[in-house]
Amino acid sequence: MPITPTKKIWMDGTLVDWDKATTHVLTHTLHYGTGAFEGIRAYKTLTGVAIFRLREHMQRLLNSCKILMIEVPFSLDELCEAAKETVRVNDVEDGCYMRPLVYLGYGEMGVNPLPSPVNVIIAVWPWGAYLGDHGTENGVRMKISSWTRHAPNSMPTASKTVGGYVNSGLAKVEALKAGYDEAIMLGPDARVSECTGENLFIVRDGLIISPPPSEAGALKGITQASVVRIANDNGYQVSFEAMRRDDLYLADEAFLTGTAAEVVPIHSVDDRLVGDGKPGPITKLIQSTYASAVRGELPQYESWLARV
Ligand code: PPE
Repeated sequence: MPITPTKKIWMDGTLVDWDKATTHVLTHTLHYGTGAFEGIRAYKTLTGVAIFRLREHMQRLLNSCKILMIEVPFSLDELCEAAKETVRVNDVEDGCYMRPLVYLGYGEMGVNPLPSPVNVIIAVWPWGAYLGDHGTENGVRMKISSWTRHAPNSMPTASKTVGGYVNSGLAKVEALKAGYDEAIMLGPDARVSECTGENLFIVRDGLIISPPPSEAGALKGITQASVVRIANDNGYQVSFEAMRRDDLYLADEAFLTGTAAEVVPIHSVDDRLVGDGKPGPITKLIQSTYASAVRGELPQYESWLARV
């Protein structure tokens, strides 16, 4: 998806013009993939722009770095303040996507990441529906990937590691080339893990089920957690249970969740319709409640919003 430039990018504590926010070609992360990132959204609300679950995202960024043994030279508070400042200076009143990235910079070569300088950037730009407006409304066509999600001893799956997305990229390309919208990845034990950049839920007999992130080798989604709260508030229990591909084929409803994607219904899995192929009632309720919550329309979720 093309990027629409904004004005300034926050780089290591300084706001730099968009076009000048560049780095050396011998940047360590560019060669070896050790680095971590986040995806955050800010939304237009009646009282100005607000960043959704900012602190949780920045905490996950620090956790990702802890796993990778990258020492981030900014505190949680400093990162949150930097994020707000980046939104303020960029005229994104209608909302934006935000990309914080911690990367290892220029100065050292060789696989050992520890000696490299640690750099942090935060960029924002307007980003529309990640899986397309048609998908958000009618559901997306999913394909179970032939690529296996990382084994937990191959790649730390709780860390949003830059290099980890090679696995996602392979699955995404395979799905797109085969004419699908997105891939579902199974772990080394053939259990359902997650999608290339989203978590997954199914609904069966009125019960909402999602794979347990840690055991399934999936990222612990902040949208996933928000959806659990919304479901509970509407009288639905959510259970975290291992699932197989059959469970996907036999689901009454299914949807995926992520910051970029938001809540998107699943129309079919490997050409088997989910339910009757149309977004189901529980999916629609969660999708619309989430859309209202992020826009500050529901007072019970106000604590999720960081005003800039
Ligand atoms: N799994 C993966 C692999 C993943 O990348 C994401 C977010 C999620 C689950 C959902 O996590 P959360 O955003 O906390 O609900 N993917 C980010 C990157 C997307 C991209 O293309 O880049 C995102 O949604 O921002």
